[in-house]
Amino acid sequence: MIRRVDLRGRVAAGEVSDLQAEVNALVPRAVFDVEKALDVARPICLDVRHRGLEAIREYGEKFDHVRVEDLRVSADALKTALEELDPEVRNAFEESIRRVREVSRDELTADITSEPAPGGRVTQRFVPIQRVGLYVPGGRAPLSSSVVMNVVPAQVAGVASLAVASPPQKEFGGLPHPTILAMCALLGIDEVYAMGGAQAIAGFAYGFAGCRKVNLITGPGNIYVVAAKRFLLGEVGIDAEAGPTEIAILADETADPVHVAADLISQAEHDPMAASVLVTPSETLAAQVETELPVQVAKSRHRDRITEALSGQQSAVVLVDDLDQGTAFVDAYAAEHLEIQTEDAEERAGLITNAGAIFVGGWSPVSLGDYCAGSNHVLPTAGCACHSSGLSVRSFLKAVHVVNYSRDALQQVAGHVVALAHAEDLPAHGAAVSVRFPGEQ
Ligand code: HSO
Ligand code: ZN
Repeated sequence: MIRRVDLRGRVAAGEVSDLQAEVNALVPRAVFDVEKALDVARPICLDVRHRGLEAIREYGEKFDHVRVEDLRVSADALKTALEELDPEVRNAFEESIRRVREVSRDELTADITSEPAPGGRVTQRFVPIQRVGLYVPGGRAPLSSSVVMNVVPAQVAGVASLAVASPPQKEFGGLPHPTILAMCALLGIDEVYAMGGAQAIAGFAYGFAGCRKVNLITGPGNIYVVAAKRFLLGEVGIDAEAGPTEIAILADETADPVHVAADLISQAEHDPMAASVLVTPSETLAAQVETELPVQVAKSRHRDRITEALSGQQSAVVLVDDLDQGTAFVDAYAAEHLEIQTEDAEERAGLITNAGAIFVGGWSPVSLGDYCAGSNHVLPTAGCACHSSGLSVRSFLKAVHVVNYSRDALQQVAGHVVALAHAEDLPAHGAAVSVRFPGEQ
């Protein structure tokens, strides 16, 4: 069901970049060809730019098989969805919101003022982005938890105008999935559009009749959503690209194989292209997990896509010489989610620099983070964790440098500015300073 990669006695941790290439060759991610999807997404985006609302309606009809006249979801529909939400789910979401909100609030920082020279002040002022479009996919699973993960940090950051888009569902009369609507209502979002795919991203980026252009688009989506975001970058800001979900687990013989197998399966449940990777120096654990996987998969509801994900090239049980080699491996792999289930889990987590989120010990499974840890589940995939972070309050803030120098402070540094300007053959830059101090050199 899952292939084995035996690295024992083979890989010496080398240069970081070499190790990354080696790891990516040994356990390559599933092919997620955004360039190819751009061939489809680009003309859709351009069409939406030119024809606006009518183009969005037509693509909805073509891809979601339902024509929606009024894309904006009515206040009544939002209210009804919340009233009809299962009370148990509502309770769970209230707790999820509370935890994400608390973590987000703790992230808020006051403005920072530095004085690199007497009388010369630079303040970093954190200001919220004004208008944000949040995308919530509706495909394989209606990810209402993604509403929470997008909306809560944006609200805590102070974003004044928030709009949500999610694909229209034929079975719900062209509205987005009711749990997604309920979650929007619960969070006080009243601007929701029944639109999906590349056309939704373009609709947000360019604006259309009834919807003002946004400044930033966040949230996961399918490959066409990713391609549209890539195409529209610059026209709007975007968050990190989100590809198929991944879980890497670094474990030793103290880990429980039943738990490890369940965690590998949990993320494989998302997508046949999801990656589940176990890295361990324990031959015993590896064998136990390999035995356990088919037993649990057979009992799972989405066994077809789980089996496809686990048996793909992107999933593996990797045997290493020791935990240090394993740590180097998972750090180079830069997983979206990394679990560390070792005796020294907390210390070992401190050695990791590349992961979207790290889950420490046997009692912090990824599913907890998906819903109720308080952490965010919109995280960098495909190795992007080596340069990007998951969604957080910071994603919705801009840092504006405010420069405020006194006459004396400028005079003191004037010679340096002039020298640098001349070194770059930009003397007018120097003159803009020296003109303020006539008679001085
Ligand atoms: N594991 C997904 C998020 C999610 N899981 C939503 C369940 N619902 C990507 O981090
Ligand atoms: Zn998940």
